Amino acid sequence: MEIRIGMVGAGQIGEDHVRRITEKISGARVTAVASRSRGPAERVAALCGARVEPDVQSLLRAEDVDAVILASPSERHEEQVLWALEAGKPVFCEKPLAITAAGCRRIVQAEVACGKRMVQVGFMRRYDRGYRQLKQAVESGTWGKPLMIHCAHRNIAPHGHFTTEMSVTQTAIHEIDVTRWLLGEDYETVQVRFPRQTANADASVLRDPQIMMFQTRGGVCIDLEVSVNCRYGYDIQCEVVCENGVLRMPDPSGLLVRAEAKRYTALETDWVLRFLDAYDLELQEWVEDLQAGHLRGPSSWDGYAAAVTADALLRAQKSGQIEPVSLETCPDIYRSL
Ligand code: ISE
Repeated sequence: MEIRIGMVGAGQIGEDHVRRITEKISGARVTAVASRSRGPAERVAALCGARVEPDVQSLLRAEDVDAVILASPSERHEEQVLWALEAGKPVFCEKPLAITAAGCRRIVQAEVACGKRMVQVGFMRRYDRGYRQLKQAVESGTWGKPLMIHCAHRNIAPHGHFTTEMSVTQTAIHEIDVTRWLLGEDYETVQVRFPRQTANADASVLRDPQIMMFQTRGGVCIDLEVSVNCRYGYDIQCEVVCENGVLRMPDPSGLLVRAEAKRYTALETDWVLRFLDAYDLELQEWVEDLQAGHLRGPSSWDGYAAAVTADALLRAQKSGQIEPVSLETCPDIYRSL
């Protein structure tokens, strides 16, 4: 069964997803596009021979839309996911699921009322080959239990206005999800430390870099360096220290160049290329799961857990203290996964 997709949003990620579905993904096509501005919607729709719908509500009502992808601005996600659930249409929502933990909770409640999983969140790192290898190695137990994880998330420079808080909500949000998934454990506490400020950022709006620390309910300690002005490349690192060995995520492979008395491999400059394969696999598996009638990817509960953890980090940035992460009880529809 071919899945007919309605795309909401015609910015960079919306356009990338439309191209990906049209050129790479099997079993799906985009039939309709809706966006705040008609011009970009028409341009993106033309890439795949889809029509433009005047708004999200009419896109959701369309008979030839089986499922929707939300690549709209973050502050619109909550209401649009809720509309999709009301319309009974599965929805893939780019991160964040909602801009507050309370908003994520409302989505969880609405989905639980549907009686089955309908929502997937775009935490694409779970589809990256390196992270998947790490998870498999941790789960094998071959090197004993995980004790610590060291992570780094470095961006060359922010796009546009960027604040101290956004280092949590836009950047660390990926590690918040992926290390929880790697370990299969929730966090108990978080803390934030500010090292010496880089001269590449104005400290009155952005403290950079930051060290964020997490402790899981099982006692694993995670440290995460977030640097959004590292200048040299887009660099994502993750190392899991186990009882009897250390597992390091491989860097994406690239050509090794020997020239000018140097030996080097180029780095990507942003996440679009670094996680290209992960984005492709994420949508391919979502389409296959829709066909099988059983979603397995990051759930709205995962979106909620990430939002609660992000809120605790925001408190920790201000208080300088260790802050608790308090999740409600996980509903059964998410447990059975
Ligand atoms: C950015 O905000 C993102 O959303 C990307 O997915 C992430 O990889 C990047 O580092 C962030 O800055």
